[in-house]
Amino acid sequence: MLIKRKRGWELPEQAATPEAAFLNRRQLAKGLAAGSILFAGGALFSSRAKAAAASADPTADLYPVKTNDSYKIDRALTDKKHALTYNNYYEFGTHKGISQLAQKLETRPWTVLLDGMVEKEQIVDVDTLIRAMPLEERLYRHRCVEAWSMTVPWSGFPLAALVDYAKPLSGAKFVRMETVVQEETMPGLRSSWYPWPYVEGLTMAEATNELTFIATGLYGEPIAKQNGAPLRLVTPWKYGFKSIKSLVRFTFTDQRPVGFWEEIQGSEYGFWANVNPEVSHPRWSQAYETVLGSNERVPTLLFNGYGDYVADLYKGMEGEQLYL
Ligand SMILES: Nc1nc2c(c(=O)[nH]1)N[C@H]1C(S)=C(S)[C@@H](COP(=O)(O)O)O[C@H]1N2
Ligand SMILES: [Mo]
Repeated sequence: MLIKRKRGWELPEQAATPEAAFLNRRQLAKGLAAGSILFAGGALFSSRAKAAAASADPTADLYPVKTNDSYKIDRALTDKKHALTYNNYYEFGTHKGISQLAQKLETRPWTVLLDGMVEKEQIVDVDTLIRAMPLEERLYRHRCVEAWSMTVPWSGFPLAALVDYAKPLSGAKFVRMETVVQEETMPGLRSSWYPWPYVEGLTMAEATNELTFIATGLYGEPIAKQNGAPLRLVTPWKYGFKSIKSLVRFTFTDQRPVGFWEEIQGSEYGFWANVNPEVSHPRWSQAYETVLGSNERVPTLLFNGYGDYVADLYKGMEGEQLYL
């Protein structure tokens, strides 16, 4: 018999409400129920299947990569099994238990389009790109707008290196990023009320900040599909919805991109989305976060603790909604 036990990080509804709750609460309730069943399945996801997936990855030989020790962390690393089975990836469903379903994602062949305001548009094979980039491992915190957090070792490269590779024109002010659209593998795309594809954007200053990272690996292996294989943005000072998965396109532009969540509900999920415990989400407080895989609730920090790296980016922008 399957006995449903509440895990510590499964928050009571009033403590945190998933991003899309306002859309359809009934659908959400169904999703959560399904998620808890799938979660059990996800934990059983066999190591053999994982090994097979890893050996199929043409970049697997690159891992583990050398850790960059400048990015110190004062928290315990999240258990790999939690980071790989408690996910947000709406293309596969609106609940957290999509890790098995996401194995259908076809990550090879995979090309990345670099276009817009660039010297010359390029289409790059992802393996060529990954091998051309300076790979390193960084331990970063991740704070979801739903008030849960994790601390994980990403492998990858600074987005700044990809910006150099793309050779943007001087007039480019933003990078717009797009997730793959795979109708055959992504059941969530059938929910046509969502503004697919998932899009996110950064200013050029944010994109080239040293913290801004493109993850190609996680826990010393190629990044798992559910975590956004083969390329996934990581901006640790912003709420997690900015960290767009499975990237196929980087467009340099002088127009501020409208993100997936901003388009759905701009009053709740803005362009900037910087973490700030003092600015509540319209429907819940952001003061604390529950640490994934534990019962711990810890205070949330301004810029998720990364103010030394990024606070200067927002000087003189007090009129902007920087924290939503
Ligand atoms: N394409 C895409 N990227 C996405 C999402 C998504 O639904 N689709 N969810 C975002 C949200 S809300 C979070 S918190 C993180 C979750 O990443 P994880 O599953 O690796 O923890 O991915 C972000 N990137
Ligand atoms: Mo999130």
